[in-house]
Amino acid sequence: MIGAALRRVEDQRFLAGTGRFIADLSLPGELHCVFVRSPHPHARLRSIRSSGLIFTGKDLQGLQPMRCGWVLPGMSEPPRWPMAREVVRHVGEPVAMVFAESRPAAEDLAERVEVDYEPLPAIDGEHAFTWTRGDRAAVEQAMARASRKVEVELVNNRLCGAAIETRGAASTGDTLYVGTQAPHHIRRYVCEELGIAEAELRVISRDVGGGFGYKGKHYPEETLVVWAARRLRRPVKWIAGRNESFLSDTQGRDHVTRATLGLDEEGHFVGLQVTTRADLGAYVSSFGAAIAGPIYSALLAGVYRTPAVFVEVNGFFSNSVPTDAYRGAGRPEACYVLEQLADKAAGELGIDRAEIRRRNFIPPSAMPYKTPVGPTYDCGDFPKVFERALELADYAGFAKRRKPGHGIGIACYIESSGVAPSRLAAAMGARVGFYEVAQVRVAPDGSVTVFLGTHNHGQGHETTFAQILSQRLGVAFERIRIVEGDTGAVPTGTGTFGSRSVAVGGSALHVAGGKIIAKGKKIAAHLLEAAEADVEFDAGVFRVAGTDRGISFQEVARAAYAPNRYPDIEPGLDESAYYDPSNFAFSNGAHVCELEVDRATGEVRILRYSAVDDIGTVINPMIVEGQLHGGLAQGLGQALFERTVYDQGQLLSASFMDYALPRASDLPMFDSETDESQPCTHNPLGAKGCGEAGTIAAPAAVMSALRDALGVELEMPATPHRIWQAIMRK
Ligand code: MCN
Repeated sequence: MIGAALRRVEDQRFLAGTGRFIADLSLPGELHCVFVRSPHPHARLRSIRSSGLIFTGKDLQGLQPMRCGWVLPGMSEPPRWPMAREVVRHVGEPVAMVFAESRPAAEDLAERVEVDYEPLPAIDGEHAFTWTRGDRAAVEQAMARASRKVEVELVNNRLCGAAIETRGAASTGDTLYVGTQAPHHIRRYVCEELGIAEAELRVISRDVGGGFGYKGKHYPEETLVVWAARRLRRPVKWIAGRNESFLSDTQGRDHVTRATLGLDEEGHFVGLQVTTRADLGAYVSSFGAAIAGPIYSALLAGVYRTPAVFVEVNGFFSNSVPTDAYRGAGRPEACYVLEQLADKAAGELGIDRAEIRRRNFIPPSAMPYKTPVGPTYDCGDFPKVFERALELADYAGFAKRRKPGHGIGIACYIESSGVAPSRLAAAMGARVGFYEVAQVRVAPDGSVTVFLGTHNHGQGHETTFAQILSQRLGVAFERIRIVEGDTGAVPTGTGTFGSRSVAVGGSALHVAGGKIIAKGKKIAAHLLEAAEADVEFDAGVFRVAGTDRGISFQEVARAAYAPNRYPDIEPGLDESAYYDPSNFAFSNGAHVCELEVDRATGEVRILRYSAVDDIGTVINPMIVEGQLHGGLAQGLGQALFERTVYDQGQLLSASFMDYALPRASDLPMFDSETDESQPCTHNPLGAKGCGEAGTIAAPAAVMSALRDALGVELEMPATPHRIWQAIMRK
């Protein structure tokens, strides 16, 4: 079962059109809600007038401000109200909510609301935090000794999520239906703000048409629809329009970085200094500061043995939508800095780009390896994965294939997947835990229902988790049902983000499965009239060691609910486990991109893309391939097409006419492979995450190939226009 390329069971309902998304939901007696949003980047609210049913920020008496889930030490966290009270700080910030019996009527009403704003000057770079990692003095010394230094200045372009289904929320007052990646976190945030007990609110997130990180965060509308439904005593439903999504979904990346790498004569990295300005937007979103600070900075050693690294991140506020996780979240930014430096260093030293990486990899013999920026990598064979990627890409043969306008690029990455050890996160300011919870409930007929705190929004969890448990218990895959996304059914949990579901949720499931086996052994010992210590369990059968006497899992399940047959054992077969990882799972890999540029138009065609990823033990290779492809599409999107553009606080890229997503015809066939030789050493499955892998390496690999093709420096996204201009300037 583990390692089997099973088809995704959840796809049945998607293909048959029976998925249950927010827009499919209709609550009896519902009122449709539309938000009135600020057209100003920064303004004082003077007055709001309307003749219809309307609430404004002033009506929200007694509510607590929104709080984020991770605050860095010494960070300022200005109050954020779900609807602005006196001042708006970004275009799209909610200022009022109106209600009507139909969506069009509510839209009309919203258009007739008169808001008197007094525009204020845009804030520019108001400081929110400074976060440092590593040893500044050691880096200064290393730089003084370095025989060569290379420097880069990079922009990591701001991106937005663009899921198929926009965000939405509907509530009866005691239930909140919302498309979220983290229903338990949302329940906590909403209940805290409303001042109600968690038992008073059930949060349901069924099918979600894409999350990509930005649906894992807490949004004002979640609290507002619950509050309004309670106040109006009628169900309330809101779903964002596409333009509204661009204006109100958290966005990702947005770094400006200056980095210097010191090298010795032979091209060994001796010191690295990184300074980054990270735009948080108008408010600190749930994990916005954590991603720009701890998550990003922790990976700035990368796969390289640089002895001294120092990172300083300055987070600042601006009049734009808050930034937070977007697939990759901090890790693509780190990879981009390191790989650009490695390429540039190779160029200046006149050595091959592959060779400079070989000289600097952390060898497997150095594992576990303590990086100068915090994390300790438990395992990984970076040179092996790298050589295999070069082989797959026929890197050595490229010189012969090369034509004018062709280029090849390399990117190596490491990722802190399996987010996160709660203890480590708390030491860096997290207010929430990052354990995961699995409950395994065996029915008297031996079928199993699993309740998990993770959330499936495209990752194939219903299939994967059933595979893990089927292997553990020997129960047929078809007899295992996976339940996620409902706080009424799953009492507690953390959610899906940071490629954590298999490494953390899967481990919780493995442990809960172990408890089922332990209890099953007790029951089987009675039924087999043997000592408990003599009972073994394998492939769905409890057996007395060294004999042919055995009893099936199904018979034990039946007996568990007919407790007349054994004394002194608590009836039932239903066990839970909380799993808090002891470390991150360090997925890693090497990607190679080959492309051609049409020098007349600046258009790029990816000819070949080869990726080798170490994600530890693979549960379902087919889903993994799909996850990698999806991630690669987003990574290529960042490199070539996507960019959120603000001009004086006005979002210019607020539609798909202006924000260019990659299309199928823009993507190549991917050659991807996994390397399973380095299973994660600290979780019982040996699994590392794969959900973000493609997004992390692809931007760096593409930009490396472009520089090779054209010999010019380009900024992401390298659009045809930018490329053409660069060619003309050359
Ligand atoms: N898997 C496996 N073996 C492993 C690791 C993963 O077989 N060692 C497979 C499993 O089938 C698992 C899937 O890959 O269901 C993803 O597992 P994992 O890497 O643990 O990632 P998560 O399930 O926690 O997903 C989160 C990740 C993130 S952070 C974003 S963002 C993202 C992504 O996944 N958003 C997605 N993939 C997405 N895919 C879709 N379709 N839609 C999104 O919004």
